Amino acid sequence: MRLWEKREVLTIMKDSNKRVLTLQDISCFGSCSLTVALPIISACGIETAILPSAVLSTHTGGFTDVEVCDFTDDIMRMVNHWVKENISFDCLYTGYLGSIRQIEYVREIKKKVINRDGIFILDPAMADNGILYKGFDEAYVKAMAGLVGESGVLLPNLTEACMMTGIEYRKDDHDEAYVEEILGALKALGATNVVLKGISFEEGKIGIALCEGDNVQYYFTKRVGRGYHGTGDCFAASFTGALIRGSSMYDAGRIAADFVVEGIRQTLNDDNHPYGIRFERVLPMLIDRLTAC
Ligand code: PXL
Repeated sequence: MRLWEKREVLTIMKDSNKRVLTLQDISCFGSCSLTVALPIISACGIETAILPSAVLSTHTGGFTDVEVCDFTDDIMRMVNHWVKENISFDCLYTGYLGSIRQIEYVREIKKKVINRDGIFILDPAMADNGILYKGFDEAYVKAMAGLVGESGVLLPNLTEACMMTGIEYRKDDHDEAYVEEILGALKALGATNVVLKGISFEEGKIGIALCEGDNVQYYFTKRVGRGYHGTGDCFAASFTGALIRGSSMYDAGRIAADFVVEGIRQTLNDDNHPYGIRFERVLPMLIDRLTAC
């Protein structure tokens, strides 16, 4: 059963009619979540429907007194309307969610509007650099860990993976044994395929571990600049677009990593854009990469 599920990921057909539903917040300003997911997945040539988990004036990193409209009570009304209209999707990709109740709704959404052979891409989007984002707590981490078994591909960064598995977070100085211990623990939570982000085996390089079943591959890029908010969202969106368009998991991971690195390069030394990356400038490169495959 599990093996078959793993294979499913590898055999996503090239089919431009595929439709993605992405559930995450709209941070009206800040270059993250839905304001990057929608343009990026669309640029990959994939129809993208959105379900906002909340609307915030900005993201919660580096801004104060953020205004929030929580959509928890509205989500299932939207979904139930789609059921009535016979609307369904080939992929559910979730990012930043507003509450534990929303994590529970994800299971319901999957059952109600995701096609039987559809795929669920889960980005836990709750922590980075060893700390939880504002507003989340241990109970939220536990609830997110409980959702891992539902995913077809899990996209955690190292912090999120450590928090969900209880393994100590190491800022740097990683090695294969450490990474594979984490991947094993994520599998014990029920993960089938994992792209673990933010690992480093040597100074000046940063990368991802791609785990498909028992097969682990690594991909590293030059470490450029500092960390920016929303890079995980840009990674997840370009990964989703590439995978649904028909790339292998490994190729989708490489395309997404290169996209983010180039986005950071385009933002470095730009004092007017400290809150996120200028991904817009790199969309043509992403499209070129995908049309070349
Ligand atoms: O990029 C992740 C993210 C998404 N949405 C909101 C956030 C963050 C990270 O801080 O605050 C609202």
